[in-house]
Amino acid sequence: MAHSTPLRIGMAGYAFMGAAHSHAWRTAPRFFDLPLIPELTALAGRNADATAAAAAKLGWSSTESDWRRLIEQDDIDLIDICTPGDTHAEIAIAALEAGKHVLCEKPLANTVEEAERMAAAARTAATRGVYAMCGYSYRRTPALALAKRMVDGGRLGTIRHVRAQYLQDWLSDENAPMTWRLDKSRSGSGALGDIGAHIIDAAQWITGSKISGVSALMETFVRERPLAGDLVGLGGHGNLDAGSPRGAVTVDDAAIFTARFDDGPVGVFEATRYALGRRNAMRLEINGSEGSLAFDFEDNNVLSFYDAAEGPDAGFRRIIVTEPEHPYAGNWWPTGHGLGYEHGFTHQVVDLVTALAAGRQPEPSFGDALQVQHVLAAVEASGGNASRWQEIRQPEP
Ligand code: SOE
Repeated sequence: MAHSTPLRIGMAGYAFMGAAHSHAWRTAPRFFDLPLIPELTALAGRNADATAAAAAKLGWSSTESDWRRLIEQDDIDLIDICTPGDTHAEIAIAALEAGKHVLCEKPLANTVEEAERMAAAARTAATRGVYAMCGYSYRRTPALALAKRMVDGGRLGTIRHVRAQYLQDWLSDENAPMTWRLDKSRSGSGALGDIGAHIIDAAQWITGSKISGVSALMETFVRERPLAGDLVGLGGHGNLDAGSPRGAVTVDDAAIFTARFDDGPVGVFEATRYALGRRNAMRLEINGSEGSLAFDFEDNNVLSFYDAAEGPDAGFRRIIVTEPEHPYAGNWWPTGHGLGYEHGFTHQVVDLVTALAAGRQPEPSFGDALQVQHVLAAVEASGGNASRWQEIRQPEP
């Protein structure tokens, strides 16, 4: 059945994440039968010319130079936050108080205190039928959604080990420019919050188990980088030379930690942007009493599965996650014609819009994202204190 009720979107930010979200809002209703049809109503950014250029390229109908104007507009139903972390709390809380649904990029905030205020605002808004969701988009990668389905279905038995890595290499060159992602006041943390947050969320979501304590090691390899005018985005405008003025890197370049989960499993996590040759290797391996699963985003259409019931000759076998029965896959291409990075964002829109139309809380909620924020804070506390074990207090749901 074709639906025509609009969901009018106002989005703040238009860089890498803004482009991914714009594509998702546009594409979702073309491949999925959505109960509400997203309209790309207004895009906000501080630089008027750059915002106008982005709006034209990404398909937005109008622009604003201040996100507050989005919130004042009656013809906007949902605020999508794609700006750096230091702005998330203010925008999200104002939007929720004004009765607008919110989709907020991860990590939820730069501090636990901000995340707590956001989760409280979301709880209050939900009592009025206004909902907030955090953009842990990898949950919507079909292979990871299938991994969750298999774990939930008992295919792995009792979970014992989680091995999670998120490896990138875009900072390996010490003359790669300073970006907002390297400035703690804007990003909250470095590799830890930017990419470590994804594997924390994915590991907890798939196992259905929360991290209850951590012991961490953190390192910043390059402490100053060339400035490139306004702090640029991921990778920036190419490398500057060694003689350019330099700014201080105030975040971790690598974060490694061991973890206990609340009902038994133990975990090893590693996040770095210095793993040369690993461009976006978001990897997860889970070992249970009956089998194991392994995933690497660099081969994102594949989930590897070891089933101990298959006997002594069982090896890991590759499931190509493109069958119509697999999560999300049936709405796309014929079997074997795989999906990419952008599809996670499109599926995120599908799940969000479906939940909103049904009047139910979309996941991950701000409460779920607050819990991830507690893990990030515990890793930082332990990493800054000779790897001392840090217990994690679970926030109220
Ligand atoms: C940059 O490191 C980044 O874009 C993250 O911010 C995203 O969340 C991740 O999906 C890819 O890497």
